Amino acid sequence: MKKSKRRGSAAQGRETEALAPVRDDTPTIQWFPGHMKKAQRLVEENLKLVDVVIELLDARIPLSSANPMLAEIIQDKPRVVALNKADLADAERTRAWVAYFRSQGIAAVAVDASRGRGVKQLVQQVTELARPRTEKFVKAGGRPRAARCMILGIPNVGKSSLINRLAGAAITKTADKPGVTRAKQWIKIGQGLDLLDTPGILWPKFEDKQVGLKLAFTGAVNDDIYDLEQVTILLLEILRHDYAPRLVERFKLTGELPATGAELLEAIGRKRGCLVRGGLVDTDKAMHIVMTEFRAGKLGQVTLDEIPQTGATDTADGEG
Ligand SMILES: Nc1nc2c(ncn2[C@@H]2O[C@H](COP(=O)(O)OP(=O)(O)OP(=O)(O)O)[C@@H](O)[C@H]2O)c(=O)[nH]1
Ligand SMILES: [Mg+2]
Repeated sequence: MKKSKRRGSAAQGRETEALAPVRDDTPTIQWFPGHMKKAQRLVEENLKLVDVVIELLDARIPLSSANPMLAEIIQDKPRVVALNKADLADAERTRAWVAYFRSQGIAAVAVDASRGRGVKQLVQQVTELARPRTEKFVKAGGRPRAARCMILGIPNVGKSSLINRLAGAAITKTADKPGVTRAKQWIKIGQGLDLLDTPGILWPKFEDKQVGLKLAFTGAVNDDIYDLEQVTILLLEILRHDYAPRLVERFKLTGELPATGAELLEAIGRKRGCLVRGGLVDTDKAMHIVMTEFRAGKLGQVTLDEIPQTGATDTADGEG
């Protein structure tokens, strides 16, 4: 097991140093429907129109939510990484992730598109990165124009929410399920910025099964395409390993913590009164409770990805 430095996370309810071990029976999850392939083409076609790309990542899984095809898609277009849903992620680890990206020479900002935190800083970054291109345009005789920016990211990561937040109005449709935006949409943000909303894009194969799993945990993958019970059990095992006190607190578990995810699911179902005839636990109901509450941050702020060990520091001043 890989060793990692992690400071002061105990206050967040994190118990152990290493991440939960990977289980052999981790399911293979894959979701790359036709509309995503189409969306990718749309992005590639529109790329020449933009000055900067915002790569929106999920702050809970900054690694697993990064599309490995992005570099190929955006070529040498300037990009800024925005770690969204920072309100749901472990704040200390988000700061470390921001520092990590910066150490790799990538502009990065933590944001919470729901409440607007970090959004101003993001606009500043975008405008700054766009400046060489907007200035070149003026020098070539064009009229001063707004910076043009495209927002890219996996389904359900908050692209449309970020745009609505930037625009200060509900201009584009958002919902808590993946695959809401199906076409591109240009939105003017005041004088200085034009934004292009795009549909969420995944990639054809998650090389690492853990990536597919984490994308399922966080709601980037359509819930209908995998075994929700199996995935919930695996989530519970990870939470048991990394965030046991949160489980105890949230679900008012007493006595010794059940040893497996399946037993945990059963104990949670019992505590929440999800019972069917004969006193058996309604696991269907219990798994929906676990998933919904996890995704809504009811189990506290959780980060499930580890920073790659490249000698990066976690002391830089990230927005957090
Ligand atoms: N807690 C939290 N929720 C967020 C944040 N940003 C977005 N959401 C929620 O995440 C869900 C998805 O948001 P959308 O803006 O529709 O996501 P999208 O990336 O446009 O999704 P697609 O169009 O399906 O690709 C919605 O329920 C939002 O309210 C955030 O920063 N924090
Ligand atoms: Mg959308």
